[in-house]
This record gives sequence, structure tokens and C-alpha cells, in this order.
Amino acid sequence: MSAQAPEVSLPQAATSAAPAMHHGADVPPPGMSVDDDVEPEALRSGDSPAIACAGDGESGPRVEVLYARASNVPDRYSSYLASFRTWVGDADSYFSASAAETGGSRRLRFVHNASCALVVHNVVLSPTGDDSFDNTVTELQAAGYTRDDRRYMTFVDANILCGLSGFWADDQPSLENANNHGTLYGRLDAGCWSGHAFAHELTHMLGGVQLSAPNSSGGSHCTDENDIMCYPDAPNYPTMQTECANAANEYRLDCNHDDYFSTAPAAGSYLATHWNVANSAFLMAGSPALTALAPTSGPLAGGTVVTVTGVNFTGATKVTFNGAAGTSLKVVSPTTLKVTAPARSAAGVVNVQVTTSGGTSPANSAAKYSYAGAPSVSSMRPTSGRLAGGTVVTITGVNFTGATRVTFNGVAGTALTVVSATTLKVTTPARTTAGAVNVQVTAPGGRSATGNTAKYTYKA
Ligand SMILES: [Ca+2]
Ligand SMILES: [Ca+2]
Ligand SMILES: [Ca+2]
Ligand SMILES: [Ca+2]
Ligand SMILES: [Zn+2]
Ligand SMILES: [Zn+2]
Repeated sequence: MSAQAPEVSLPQAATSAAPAMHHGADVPPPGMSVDDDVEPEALRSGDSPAIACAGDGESGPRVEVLYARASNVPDRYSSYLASFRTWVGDADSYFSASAAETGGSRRLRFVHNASCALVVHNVVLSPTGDDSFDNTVTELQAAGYTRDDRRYMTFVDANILCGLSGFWADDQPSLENANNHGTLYGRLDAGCWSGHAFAHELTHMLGGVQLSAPNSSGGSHCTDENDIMCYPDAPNYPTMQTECANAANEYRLDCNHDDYFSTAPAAGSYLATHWNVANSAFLMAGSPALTALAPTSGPLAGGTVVTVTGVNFTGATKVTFNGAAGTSLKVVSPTTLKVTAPARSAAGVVNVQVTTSGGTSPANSAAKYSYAGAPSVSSMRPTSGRLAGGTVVTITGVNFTGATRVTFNGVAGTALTVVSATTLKVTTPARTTAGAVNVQVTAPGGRSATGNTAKYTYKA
């Protein structure tokens, strides 16, 4: 029996002016055929992928999963439910791993129950409801699966085709893109039930691969393998180019992240200027998280440019220091940003948090910034020494933690050792003329003032 299904028309979204796209049913991935049912796959212990919990499990744009069979076909819902959840979890993990390749994080947002388990509806079609994609869509619509913020993916218990799904030929980068809202339906038949086929059909329903993409196949797929969405499809049957040779890349979206999915497209690149599935409303950006700050402290006056390292910084809108927003925020990459610390009235350690559309980073030990009071020198011993230098002076005062420099009339001493917040040792530099000089300590809180308690005398 041929795997070829008749061409089908996809439902037109009445609210969109974009032209609808349709193509023939996808051919089965290697090792699968339309006629041979995939065996149930139990939830794998240990590495069983779980979908992400998202809010109430229902509101907003979501992927909604169904099992459907014709009324004259035996019900295999219960024997496959765990498998459906495993395959869908696999598909979600492919999105997540693909986002991580460019320093980002994306999870699919599903309809789930109160325990965060994937909801899989059990739908009975008429005896002809499984005969074609159009029939299935018509019956699902009649059954009320018509929310305009859904991607309905149905595991159909039939052997008519491999997979087929709706897709809009709309490559505009705006979030108003037709692929980002409205209702679309996808169908996976029993010979192709798998995480790979689920991710493939769902990616079509999220807008990949547009015909304008650099490596377009000419038929809503791509030519730069290995890739979930690339294969030599109709009508051109193009020659594939192996640009991502790793076999695992057959389970990743967009080899080289240049055609339909990148969490961090370069400015001016194709995906920065056309529809990018990574921006889909049906995906959740991971929350930002911090791993390091540099420097980790600065003066109460603020003004310190802090480099923040972590993940998921794309689109960061705010960086706060104990709740007060920093200024001059510049997102350098998904993993690095720069921000200028605001002023603060009291010394102390504060939490630094980054906010993006994916959430606000949690407070953690790597995200602490210390506001230091200005250092001040109250005494030193000895208070005098030779012109040749080399005298070890013990200086007493406050706010010495993190001190980097002690100067004698502007010339740095050597062998600086910060003993405590109130004590440091430094070796005097040489000097040519005798007399008293100012001693100043530079620490995160600034530079100590000059004064009578901060004088050192060079003796001839
Ligand atoms: Ca039938
Ligand atoms: Ca390429
Ligand atoms: Ca492929
Ligand atoms: Ca590509
Ligand atoms: Zn066609
Ligand atoms: Zn396809």
C-alpha cells in the first residue's frame, strides 16, 4: 500500500488574511511505515520525559492532544495512553534541547491536568471520520475542538497516512503572524506514532518551514540535514546537504539555526527578520537564572557597570538590586548582560534579579551584590619609615574588604594583604623626598579620604 495520501485542503482561518498552505502527507521517518503500527512504549523509568507545568493547564495558547478512532475500530486508548505521554514528552525534549543549542530555553505549553500530566482526550469518530484528514478535522470541529488558541494534535488509530498538519505560508516576523494564533489541526496515524513525528507535525503548525528560508526544500521542509524538519519532499525532491552530521541532530530543530528556529538569531539574519518558531506563543521561554556577577561589589553611590552571567537573558527588560532597577541595561547575548548598579543608602548584600517575558530569576548565592561603605583610615603603625620604602605598615580603619590598592602620595604600595574589614597590611613604595604623605585605600566602596589620621612620614 502506498504511503501517499491525497492532497487535502487545510481549514482556512477566517480571521487571517494570510494564504493557507497545504502539502501532501509527510512520508514516514526511516524505520516506520504507514501500515505497521508502532508498539506501545511504556513510560521509561529514569529518563521518562515530563511536560512542563504551565498555569492552570488550560488558559492561553496551548497544544491540545487527542486520541481518535472510528466507531468501528477497537478502542486502544488505555493501552497507549502512557505511550502518548512518552512520545509527547520526547517531542517537548527536542524543543528544549534545540533551544539550548543557542543558549536559550523553550518548552511546549500543553493542556494538562491538575497534576501536570498531559491531557489526552479520547474521541470517537464516525466510521468515515478516520478516512481522510478533512473528515477528521470536520468531526473534531463538530465535537467542539475549535478554540482559537489551540494546536490540536490527534493520534488517529488508523493507517491512512503518516502525518499531516496545518501550516500558514506567512513569514512575517511579527507576533501577529498567522502561525501564532487561531486554530490548526494535525493528525498522526498509528504507523508513525513517535516523538519525532509529533515534533515534526507540530513544528508545521507553529509555522516551520517557510518557503523563504535559506535552506527551504520548496515544500515546507528543509535541505540541511540532520534535522527533524528536513527531508527530500515533494514537489522538488531536493538533494540533502549534511551540515549537522551528528545522528542526534535528526532529533533537533533547525540544523545551524538559520531557517526556522533560533532562540538567539544574529541581528539582520533571516530569522531575525522573518518568522521564527522559537518566538511562538505556544512555547514558553525558560526563566532567566544567574550564575555570576563581576564585580560582586561596589560603592553606595552606584554607577558600577556589572557584567551578569547566566541563562535565558534574551529580551531582558529589567535588572534589580534589592528591587531597585539598574540602568543602562544592555543584553549582550542570551547568557550575558551588562547593567549599571543603582545607588543605595545603606551598605549590605542585596539580591540581583533579571526579568524577562519568561519570568524573574530567583535569588541565589551567585546573584548577590554587595554595597560597600567608603573605606576610611583611622590609624597606622608604624607612622614613618625609610625613603627606600620596604616598610610593612599595618593600617586600621573600616570597609577594607575587597581593597585593591593602597597609595602613598599616589604611588601604590606593594604586597597588599587585607586581613579583615578593618585591618590591612601593605609595604611602602620608595620615595625621593622626605616628608609626610597622604595614604589612601581603594576598595569596592570607593577611595578613602585624606586627613591627619592617614599620614605617613618618609624620613631621610
Ligand atoms: Ca473508516
Ligand atoms: Ca545552512
Ligand atoms: Ca531529517
Ligand atoms: Ca537550518
Ligand atoms: Zn499541495
Ligand atoms: Zn512535514
